Amino acid sequence: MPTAQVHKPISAEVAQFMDDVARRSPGEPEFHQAVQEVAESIIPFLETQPKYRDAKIFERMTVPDRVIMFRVVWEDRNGVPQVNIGYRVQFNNAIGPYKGGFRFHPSVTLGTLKFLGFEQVLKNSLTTLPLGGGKGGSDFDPKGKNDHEVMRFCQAFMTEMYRHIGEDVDVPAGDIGVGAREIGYLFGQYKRIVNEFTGVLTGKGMQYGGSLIRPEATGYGSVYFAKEMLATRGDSISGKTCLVSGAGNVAQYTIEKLIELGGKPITFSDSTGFIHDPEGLNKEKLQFLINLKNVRRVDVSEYTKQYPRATYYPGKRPWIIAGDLAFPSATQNEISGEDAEILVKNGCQLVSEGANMPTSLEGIDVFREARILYAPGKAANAGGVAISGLEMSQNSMRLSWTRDEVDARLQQIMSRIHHQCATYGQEDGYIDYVKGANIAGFIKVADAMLAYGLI
Ligand code: NDP
Ligand code: 2IT
Repeated sequence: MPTAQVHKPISAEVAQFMDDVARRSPGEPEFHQAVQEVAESIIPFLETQPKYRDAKIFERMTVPDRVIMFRVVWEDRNGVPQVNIGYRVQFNNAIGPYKGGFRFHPSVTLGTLKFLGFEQVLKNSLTTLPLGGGKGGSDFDPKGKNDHEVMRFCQAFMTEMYRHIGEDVDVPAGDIGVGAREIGYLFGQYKRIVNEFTGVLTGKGMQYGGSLIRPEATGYGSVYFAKEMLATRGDSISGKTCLVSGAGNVAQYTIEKLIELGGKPITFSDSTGFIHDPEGLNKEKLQFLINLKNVRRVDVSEYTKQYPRATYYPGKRPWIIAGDLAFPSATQNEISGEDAEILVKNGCQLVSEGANMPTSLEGIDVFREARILYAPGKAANAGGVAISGLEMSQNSMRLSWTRDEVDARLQQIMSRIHHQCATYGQEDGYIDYVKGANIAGFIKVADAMLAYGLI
């Protein structure tokens, strides 16, 4: 299997632009990667749009409005003080309050959160809702901690974070390592300090201001987006073999929706390896997996004890298995150029990114070259933040919509995002969803920034 070429900037202008980005943000390779993917769509587009180019809108969009960094000190179960770093990158609030999740994972650095915040600005613009972009988190690792330790960390983190956020300022949510449990502790501490019950976080429990369908929204949305893409080729999910990576929030609800629509999910993964279940998952198997990851909090290898016909591949990712559709839903850079080549060679027709930036620049080149249906995360996984936006609306109106109502809105939003990508991404009968998502997301933010003058 030949290794994919190393990705090079598509033009001297892009190379120059990336040199400037690298100079301003040394040691942040994930941020550079996210910006380069967008620059390759936007810089050629700016040739036809001098109003944006002359006002240096894109240059401005690659520098966050501000970055907040702080120390978080908490006490573990043995009474030993532990020190972590807390962050909030308030990237751009041109079209609405900063909005984006918190990630708690030992790999988190400022560069990780800048890449995620930058992507979030364009993603939130695509949702059609008035949401700016931000991201935050910590290098805290919830794995192996008991509930008390997680609570103490969340309270210490919010004790500094509270002063930087607010329902009209910046509205965080979950991401890797931040689920319902963490949001509960964070919201409780915010409410205690500020003495206000407001929609300052999304992904809240249903008893205290959450929205129906928010837990499901990212995974469901990624499958709805795949449905829209397949429809452009007169095809559907039904009967398709599906490769899913991850085993967390996004992967679980991706699998659920695939099963519901007649797809056959045959893989899932975590940081230890992946499971291949050639018979496909059903509702009962999915329930077992959810219990494994959310309640017992153990590795996916345990699945084979219950379902011995499945195989566990330690330290590997699912892309070596043949499948029709791929739903990367774990983390960034989980599909290399080589993985992408294997997927295409094995007949994969579609990739819908539930995760943020799961595909390397080399991998994207391979998918484009093969002209498969390829949706970048900022389009395919925007359903999560979109329903967060609807959670904010419901909180402001002090009412809750029904499950069917929110699900219908989610489907409509994913369809609108697809339409925007198709409008700006058409190229000789092929929809380049990367280009479409980048340009459509950019225009709305850029027009707002132009309106504000030089700020
Ligand atoms: P969870 O924490 O619920 O699950 C993350 C999953 O990915 C786990 O299975 C985890 O394995 C695995 N994983 C995490 N880091 C790595 C790594 N470095 N290498 C291999 N596997 C890893 O997070 P979510 O499901 O919420 O998030 C998954 C992806 O989706 C992320 O890219 C996130 O940014 C993106 N996303 C999430 C949204 C949301 O609403 N939650 C919205 C839009 C995008 P393990 O169990 O071993 O830790
Ligand atoms: O990456 C993402 O879009 C999220 N983690 C969800 C953000 C949100 O505010 O719901």
